[in-house]
Amino acid sequence: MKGKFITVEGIEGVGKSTNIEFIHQQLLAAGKDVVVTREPGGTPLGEAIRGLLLDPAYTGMDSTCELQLMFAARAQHLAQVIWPALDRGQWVLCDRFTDATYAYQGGGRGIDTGIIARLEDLVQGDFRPDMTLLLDVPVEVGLSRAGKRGELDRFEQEQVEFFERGRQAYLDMAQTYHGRYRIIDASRPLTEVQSQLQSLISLFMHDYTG
Ligand code: Z5A
Repeated sequence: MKGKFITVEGIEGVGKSTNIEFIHQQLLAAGKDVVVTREPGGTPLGEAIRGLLLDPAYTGMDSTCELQLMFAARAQHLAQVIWPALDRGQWVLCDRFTDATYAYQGGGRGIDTGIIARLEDLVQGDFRPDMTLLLDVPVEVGLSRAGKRGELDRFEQEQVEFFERGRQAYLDMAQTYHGRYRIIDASRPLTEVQSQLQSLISLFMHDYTG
């Protein structure tokens, strides 16, 4: 594929939405044609599935139902948005992707990672992100930042241990896939976080485009 696929990951409230806009501006300034998207969601069907996944009315959702909804939305997202954009040579910047499934459905819910890997292969084949930016903060910092926003969705209602397991799963993936992972200490002031992101994006563009 001609374009590059960058994902931004991290637990609740780490600053993904805030920093994705910053990264987007960096890529635009470097002359890249960029598609910004998110998971679960990114297509009309995916956004409808997102509505089901986040709705606190479905608090008793079975964890394998949740897992399959994540991959159902992802299959549509890949087919309709991500792969066509990359084929056209656009860069795709995605707020969460399959590593969130390993973190939340694997780490958080305790689903066997072998099962997740089988769905990943089914839906994606060997397609993986070119770079994953992991914004990392202690769970209490993320939850306190996110908690200032009002009504809680179905995930936000989870206990702190759920997010601790998710954070640990992300840190483990960063070790395993150190080639594509970059960890950013997102507990630092926003200006410092963004200066680190700027350096990482510049390096990545240099590596790929010289
Ligand atoms: N999920 C899943 O289970 N499995 C999957 O496969 C996928 C997703 C793809 C929705 O995701 C849920 O789906 C998610 C996991 C699950 N639920 N949880 N948790 P989402 O990405 O849409 O939702 P989110 O993680 O809840 O995003 P968020 O809460 O919007 O957080 P954020 O985008 O990372 O943070 P933010 O809105 O940019 O920042 C939060 C606040 O902190 C805001 O007031 C900022 O101004 C402030 N902030 C940001 N950075 C800083 C710094 N550096 N200092 C001080 N304050 C800051």
